[in-house]
Amino acid sequence: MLTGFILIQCYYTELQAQTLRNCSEIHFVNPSAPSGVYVIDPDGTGPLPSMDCQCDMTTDGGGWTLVLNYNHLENTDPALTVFTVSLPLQGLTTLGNDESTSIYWGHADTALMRALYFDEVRFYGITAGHNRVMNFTTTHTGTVSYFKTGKGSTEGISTNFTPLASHTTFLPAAIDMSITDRGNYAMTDYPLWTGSTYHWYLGGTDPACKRRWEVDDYPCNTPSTFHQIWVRQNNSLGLHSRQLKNAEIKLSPNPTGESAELTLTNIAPEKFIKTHVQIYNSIGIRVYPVVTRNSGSFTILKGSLEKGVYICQLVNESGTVATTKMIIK
Ligand SMILES: [Ca+2]
Repeated sequence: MLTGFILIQCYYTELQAQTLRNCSEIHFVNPSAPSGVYVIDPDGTGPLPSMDCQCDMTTDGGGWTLVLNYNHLENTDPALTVFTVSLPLQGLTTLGNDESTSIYWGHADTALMRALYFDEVRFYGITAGHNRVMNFTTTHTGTVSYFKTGKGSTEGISTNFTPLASHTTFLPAAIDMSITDRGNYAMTDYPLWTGSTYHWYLGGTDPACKRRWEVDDYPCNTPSTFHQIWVRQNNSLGLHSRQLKNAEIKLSPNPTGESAELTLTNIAPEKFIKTHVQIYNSIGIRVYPVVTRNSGSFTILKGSLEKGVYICQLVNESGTVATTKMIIK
């Protein structure tokens, strides 16, 4: 005799067989995956190749993909590197190193940024010029859009950011100016700027102060600096639609009498809206009990269904998301 609930958790293994798109997907599929270098394919079946990337799986919950990394030695002024089909990795994280001729020197262009499908940005910066540390996250939509397109600006980020524990810089809160439309240099050319006081700037093209390597300062010289920008596809804002296949489905009570509630977790609200329920009997013929959509769940009414075992499928436009048995007593 069956008693109690039957809980079936459906994790589809096919996702693991694919090359994931960014560190957020890797973290989502395997929350215990450590920080390090992973292979990703940012645009899936699109033309971009698979590439190595640096994942931070611990800071603020993890899932961060490195898109800008410059460890710069004092009194040097090497050119920046814009990556189009690869990403910078992380080399040394201390000050006083010249990584300008290595795979650790560069940042992603706007097309690659768009392919990474992120909605959150993290700035990290330190300098030999002072002891303040920049370390904050933001979901400011203007900044996300600016870094993906090179058009627009970061205006509004100064009141829309979350400082992490070590954050001590005046930027971004002190911003009083914004610069627009810097294209592939949106992340390096004053995305954070308090006029003549605190800057985030990398490179040396400014006529008033030719060699700028700035983290929350305006030194007009070239101290050793370390700049990083990371991006994340924030779980709370919804992972890519493929991640729907990791949805967890639960039917209760099960066995059920007159009605049962089908609930889902690991699914963003905007993804849930695109799903519906299909029910089949034990010989594979579709049946049509009354199914009502609630906020985050479905209610299934037994109606005229006879006793027996049924299959509940949650489906969307790309196919079956999750499946569970339903037993009607
Ligand atoms: Ca691809």
